[in-house]
Amino acid sequence: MLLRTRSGVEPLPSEITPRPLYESRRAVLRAAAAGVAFWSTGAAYAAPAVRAAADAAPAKLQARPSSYSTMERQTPYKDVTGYNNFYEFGTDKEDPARFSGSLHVRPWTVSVEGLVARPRQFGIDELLGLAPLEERIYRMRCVEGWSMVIPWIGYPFAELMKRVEPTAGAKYVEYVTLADPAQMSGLRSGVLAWPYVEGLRIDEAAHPLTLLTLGLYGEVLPRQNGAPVRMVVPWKYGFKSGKSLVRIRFTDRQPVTSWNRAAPQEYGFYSNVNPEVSHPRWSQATERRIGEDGFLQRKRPTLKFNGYGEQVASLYAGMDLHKAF
Ligand SMILES: Nc1nc2c(c(=O)[nH]1)N[C@H]1C(S)=C(S)[C@@H](COP(=O)(O)O)O[C@H]1N2
Ligand SMILES: [Mo]
Repeated sequence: MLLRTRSGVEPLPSEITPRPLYESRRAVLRAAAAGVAFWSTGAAYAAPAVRAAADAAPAKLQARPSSYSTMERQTPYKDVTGYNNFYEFGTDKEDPARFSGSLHVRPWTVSVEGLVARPRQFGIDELLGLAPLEERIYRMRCVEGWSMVIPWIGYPFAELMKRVEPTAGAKYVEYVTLADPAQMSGLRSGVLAWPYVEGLRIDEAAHPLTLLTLGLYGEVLPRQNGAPVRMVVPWKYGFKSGKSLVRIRFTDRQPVTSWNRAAPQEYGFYSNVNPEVSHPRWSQATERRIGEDGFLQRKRPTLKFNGYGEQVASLYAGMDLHKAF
């Protein structure tokens, strides 16, 4: 059993990542001087107040614990926010943290379109308040062979689906990242066809593990992690977890996704984590847990569906996962 409830369990002091400087007294005073609440209190969950000190410090998010969280040791904050794939800002792991400061995350609108009874746009504050925020500590596995454990904050994507009411004909959902060359230096590179597009079958999208994600480590999403809103699909390789979403479209056709389009023989539409199905150029049987690297660090075995098989295997009953990789 890989999922256990966190209720009543506190992290060991050794597991708590030191908070960076953003909680400094100066930041609080700056926010207070600007007349905005630095910390939303009272409600079980609350949208952060808009900060006048434009994005100087991340806003806190309150979230309730979730029984879907793993109790594994969390990857240090500095690795979660310093070792990223977000090709819109460059292909080196350090590029997103270095270059994503140019991304304007407010105002932000996500357009929900296609085969839904109620197509509409959602502003970011509305998304923050749409449903109770949960902390979901998920294992994440990149197709490149590394993994992390990240305390995300969000709510099931199904909550958004309820608001727009997909029609009977909706079989897939496609989600699209912002592609603005003025804000994203990596778009100069032709490494992918922009915008970055990913997608899920509708039952995958509606699965309770699929998280519409607005924060991590108790605060709003840092830009390098896909601010202000992204998808997180923990049983699939990380590239299915599209960042900085601007458009969500329900459709009757399997979406043409960026990595599948770029290299169809290497990256399938499903991309479920599967140690039994090798990438054409490397095995997927083991992984390196970021933050644990060291001389004596053993590789960890990769688990089918990233360890979430008990929850998701039934979605693929009868399918040949070597063909539908
Ligand atoms: N728009 C966009 N989303 C993206 C990517 C990207 O390059 N662009 N990279 C993906 C990959 S390969 C991974 S492993 C995860 C990494 O998420 P993280 O940096 O928050 O850990 O984001 C995914 N989402
Ligand atoms: Mo990845």
